[in-house]
Amino acid sequence: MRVLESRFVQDFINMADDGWRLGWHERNGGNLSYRIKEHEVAAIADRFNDHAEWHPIGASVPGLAGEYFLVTGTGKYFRNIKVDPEASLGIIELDEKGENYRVRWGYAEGGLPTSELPTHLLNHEVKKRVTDGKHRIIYHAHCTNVIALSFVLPLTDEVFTRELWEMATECPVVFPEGVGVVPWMVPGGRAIGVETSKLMEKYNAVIWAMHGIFCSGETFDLTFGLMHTIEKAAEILVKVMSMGHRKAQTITPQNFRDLAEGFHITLDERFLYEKGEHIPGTE
Ligand code: 2HA
Ligand code: ZN
Repeated sequence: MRVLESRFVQDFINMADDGWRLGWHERNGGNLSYRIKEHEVAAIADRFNDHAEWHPIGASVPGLAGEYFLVTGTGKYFRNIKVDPEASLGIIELDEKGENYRVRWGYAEGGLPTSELPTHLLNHEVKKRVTDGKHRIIYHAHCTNVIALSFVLPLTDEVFTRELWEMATECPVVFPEGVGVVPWMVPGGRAIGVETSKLMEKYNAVIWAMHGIFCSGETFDLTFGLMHTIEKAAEILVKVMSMGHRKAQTITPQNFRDLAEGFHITLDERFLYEKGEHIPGTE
């Protein structure tokens, strides 16, 4: 089977193109990875390059030993993924220790996986463990409104979660566990990956201050939908704050408790604080 004819490759390309068209991927901004299912690997294995050299991942992910991933390439533009997928994307295989990878397909003009590979794989390792293997997608985008908020809101999980929840009734239903926030850090290495993956133990979305977001999910639709919902809520908040930042009314802590009952979700009381002088999450 041709790699580009696989359903997961088509879904990956369509999701990347949706993100591009929403304006989340200027230049080479953002990256996407998918942990490929065994039967999907088997169906395309005859197309794989057998002579690729091994490269260090830059992090140790023993929980992903032997796994295959479809990953956007470093320096590649999301805009070009649909136009030239074989040059923009590649399939990598991890070794039996989860310390090295080799390129089995793609990056046709020479290339390597995204500079954020350590964060992607550290997140995949956590998510594979905490979801019993269900989560397969890690998506990083430079969503404009989320980035804008990271300049004006206190950088705590509590404040970001609560402010986003308040912007749309669906938000606590879509991400009842909340969102995590990583303060500004140098991107592209193990350190930011470790901080992000710690938060991925309990959240499916982690904001990188002044940079973007990482989302994790089971399917392309769920992962993209989560990113889209968060960015939409952030856009509403930016508009509300731009209108003088005086809310005449809002969704209250008690409204959230009622919503949780109606939708059978659990919302941590940590996010349902009374607003005042004290900034939650800073104690
Ligand atoms: O791929 O988004 O964080 C470019 C980036 C790095
Ligand atoms: Zn980025």
